[in-house]
Amino acid sequence: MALPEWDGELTSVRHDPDTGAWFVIGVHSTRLGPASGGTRAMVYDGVADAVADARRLAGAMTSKMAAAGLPMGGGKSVIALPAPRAELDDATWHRILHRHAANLNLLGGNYTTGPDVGTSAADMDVLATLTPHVFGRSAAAGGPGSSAPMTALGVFAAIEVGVAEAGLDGVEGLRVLVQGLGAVGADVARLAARAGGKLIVTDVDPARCTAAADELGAEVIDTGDVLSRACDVLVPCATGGLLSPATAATVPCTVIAGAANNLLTDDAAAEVLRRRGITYAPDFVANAGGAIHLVGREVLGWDAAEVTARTRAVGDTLAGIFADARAHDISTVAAAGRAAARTLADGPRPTSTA
Ligand code: NAD
Ligand code: PPY
Repeated sequence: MALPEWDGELTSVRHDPDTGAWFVIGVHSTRLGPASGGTRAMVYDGVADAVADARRLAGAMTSKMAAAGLPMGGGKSVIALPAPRAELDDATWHRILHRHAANLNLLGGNYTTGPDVGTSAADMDVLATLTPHVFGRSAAAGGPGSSAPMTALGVFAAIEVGVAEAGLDGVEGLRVLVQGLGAVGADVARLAARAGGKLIVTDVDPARCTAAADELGAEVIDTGDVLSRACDVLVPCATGGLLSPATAATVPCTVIAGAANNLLTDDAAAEVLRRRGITYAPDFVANAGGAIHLVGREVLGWDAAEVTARTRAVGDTLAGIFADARAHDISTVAAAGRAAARTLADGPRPTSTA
């Protein structure tokens, strides 16, 4: 397979003939510390797609760690499954986790994994019996538990700062459209409803929509309407790639702040949003709460209160990025990127562990 050029440090690709799964680990950068980022398990169109996804997600983790001031590098694992996760029997899934753990061990701690789409704290518990290079075990197994609540808290802080940047007077009364009501999206919807937002929701799983309608009085829309339904705040919490230059040119909202990694297909989409006056909270800044939780609890020894305070500070980081973007007439992604680049250029710095 001919691989395109990449600015990362290492890509490991392995195949398991017994299950048909492919395992890709992208180590983008160890400049600030050992690389880290979750394991994404899903079906891909082919191994080239899996490699491209792992590399792009790993690059986003480098920016995320730098922007959040965490002493870690960026990496990501992708497991290209032979069939959707729900269709795999327990024996096959366990074999897959065993192969993944063996690959993690080969990297010897230069990369530590954690949960992502398609994997959970329960899967991290299994991996942790096979390798030490795992964050995000369940609380029952002695870990810090799910990162989703902190990710949601950080996204909500991003929404609040984005709303202020757009000149709106708080979340109360605003139409908040949440795409994806999984672990993060459902929590963000609750926080927005509590702040008085008028919830509009969508998910490919109708049961999740019904639950949000019952609990929060949310209006449910079709998944296909997410880019055409007018709202004040768009909160993408499903998968990436929602906004291309073409869709950014028409999306009818004022603020965009969500959890989905790699929400934009490319930086040109951010420039389109800037020219339209849409306030965009860069994904790798807005969704850093999960990384702050995992690295804070498992590397830096922070307690829950410290993790919460640092996650709320995502709002302060974003306010600085918005101000820089405004002052220099650049997109918020360009402003966040150059802040992360400065941190990376400075290199590792001593970190406080309390
Ligand atoms: P999840 O799998 O629990 O939830 C995703 C939800 O999106 C599911 O309910 C799914 O049915 C829905 N969905 C998928 N495709 C959709 C579509 N086309 N339209 C509408 N709904 C759709 O995942 P999560 O943990 O909530 O993470 C959400 C996003 O945030 C992911 O992109 C993830 O990479 C990112 N993220 C998560 C964390 C974390 O701590 N969990 C941290 C950083 C970033
Ligand atoms: C993410 O935040 O996108 C993740 O992949 C979760 C994560 C964060 C830090 C370490 C391991 C996993």
